[in-house]
Amino acid sequence: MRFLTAGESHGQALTVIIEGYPAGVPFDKGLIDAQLERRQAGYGRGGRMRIERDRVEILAGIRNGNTLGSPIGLLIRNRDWENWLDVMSPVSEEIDPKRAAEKRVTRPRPGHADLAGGLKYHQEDLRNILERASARETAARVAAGTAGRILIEQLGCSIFSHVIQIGTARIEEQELPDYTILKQGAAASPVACADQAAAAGMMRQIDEASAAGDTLGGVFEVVCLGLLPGLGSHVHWDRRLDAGLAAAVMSIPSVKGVEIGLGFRGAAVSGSSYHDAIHTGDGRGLYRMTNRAGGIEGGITNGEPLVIRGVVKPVPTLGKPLPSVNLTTGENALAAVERGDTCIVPAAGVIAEAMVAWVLACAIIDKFGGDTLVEIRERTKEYQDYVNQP
Ligand code: EPS
Repeated sequence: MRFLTAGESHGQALTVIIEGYPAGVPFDKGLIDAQLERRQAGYGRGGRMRIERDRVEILAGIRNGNTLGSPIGLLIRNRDWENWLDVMSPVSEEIDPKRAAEKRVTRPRPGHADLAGGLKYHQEDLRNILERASARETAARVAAGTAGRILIEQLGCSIFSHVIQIGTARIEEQELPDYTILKQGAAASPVACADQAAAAGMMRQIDEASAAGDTLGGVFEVVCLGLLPGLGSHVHWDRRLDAGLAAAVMSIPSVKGVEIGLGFRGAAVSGSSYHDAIHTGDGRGLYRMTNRAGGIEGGITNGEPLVIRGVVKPVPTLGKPLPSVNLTTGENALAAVERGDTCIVPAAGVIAEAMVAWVLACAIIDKFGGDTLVEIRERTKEYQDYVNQP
């Protein structure tokens, strides 16, 4: 299974083509719209989110509420397009040269793709880079990832995210948290954080950063419950599921680090305190009392909750810009100031849910094959019976 996206931030629309998705999956546009809406929310978002109200249009691959097995085509229109047509149109006659010149970007923002992309693609107007490097593209990823989510939910899995840290405000951690409380608390919080004291600190820091023309990063966590053991493989580097998940989460703009289970926190722990002892008895089959591995051992799911975190750097578009260079004049200058977000950590969690769900759906199809949901269900049931046997 694979997907591709196309679309510029202030272009007409974002488009997605999903290929290899099984037939017979109940597919409800409302499920994608709900995820798109979550991605747009979160305390710290900027002015653009007041313009957009992301909704998906299904162009192909679904008939009468069910997937056909043919490519799925999705479209998300940019409402802001009407304000940018004379700058962004693919048709030369529609471009207003004066406005296009006003919107030209020549002072790269440190931390954005502006400079590196401009050099790579020989672009003097860095808008030709930032339009696609913009995190606007993640709306398309959420749409594609929700297709993965729909499939894994059909097989009994559930997935959610919550925010661990923004700036220096951080939740109090428990070794084995109650995921129902975390999920509900995150859903009710403007910063997707179940710890109310920490959430208040996060919002205060976002307000302070915003007032100072600055931005903030943080850490989110994605949890997937209900996974069968046996997804992924130990046999090759590119079949290890932890590697695929890390790549998918790292591919989200601004994510600079990924950890599974204890992750970097495991450095200070001895082996006997790190690894999750294996138990049996009481008719429960094989089970663990701890989950420091985060649900993956040897690149394979072990049946425990999958727990993966990402650290997000502060958004590079600053109201109070850093020193840069005007590439047209060659003189020192402050970086370009564009409208932007102060903090996108809660949104990054939603995007990561979509990417993780996609990778897990691919791993399920790799293991169980199947052109149809019925086949996948039969094969997972057969395998589950084998796993559960005493
Ligand atoms: C972004 C800049 C802002 C963000 C955008 C990412 O957009 P604009 O330049 O239109 O104000 O809001 O994110 C989105 C549009 C989105 O949908 O997430 C950037 O430069 O990366």
